[in-house]
Amino acid sequence: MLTSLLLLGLTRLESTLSGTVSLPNGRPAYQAIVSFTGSTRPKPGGKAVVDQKDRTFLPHVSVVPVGTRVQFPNNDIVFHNVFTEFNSTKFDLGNYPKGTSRSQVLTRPGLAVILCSIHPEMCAYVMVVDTPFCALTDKKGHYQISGVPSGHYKVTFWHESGAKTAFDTDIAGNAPINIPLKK
Ligand SMILES: [Cu+2]
Repeated sequence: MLTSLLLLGLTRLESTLSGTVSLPNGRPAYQAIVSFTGSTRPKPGGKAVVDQKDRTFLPHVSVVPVGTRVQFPNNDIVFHNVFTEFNSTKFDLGNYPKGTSRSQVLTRPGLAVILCSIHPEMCAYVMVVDTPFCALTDKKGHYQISGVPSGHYKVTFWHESGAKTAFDTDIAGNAPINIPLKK
């Protein structure tokens, strides 16, 4: 039993990738987006939620694979709207009241800046990536992504301050990947 489990692990050669992302000023990058895009495509039918409460989108930053349906429930006492310009595809979910929800499937990779036409202070970022291997960093700038098969990947990091970087790498093990972000 143990032998077969070990063999299974060896044949699949999946890595757990982790590391720390730091901003150009040396501080940890909180809510930076990390993604590894290789030959594995995301499974269709993913779901995510960007809530609306206290005139704020929550979470402020999220990352989803292409094909994900994002729900935008209104859990506030006022009407909200959701609109964006998304890789030349505009969508506008209209104005809707407390206790209702609207959703949108995000089908193209890229950054969707989510806005509300009623409250100009409301803003959220949804990064759409063409890979299942993506994560957000925590307050220490740390990320972890498990189950990544060996292979060649394009690695991208993005932070709402505008700091970002991208490079290619071969993954074949659990070595940490620590990235300083450049402006
Ligand atoms: Cu609003």
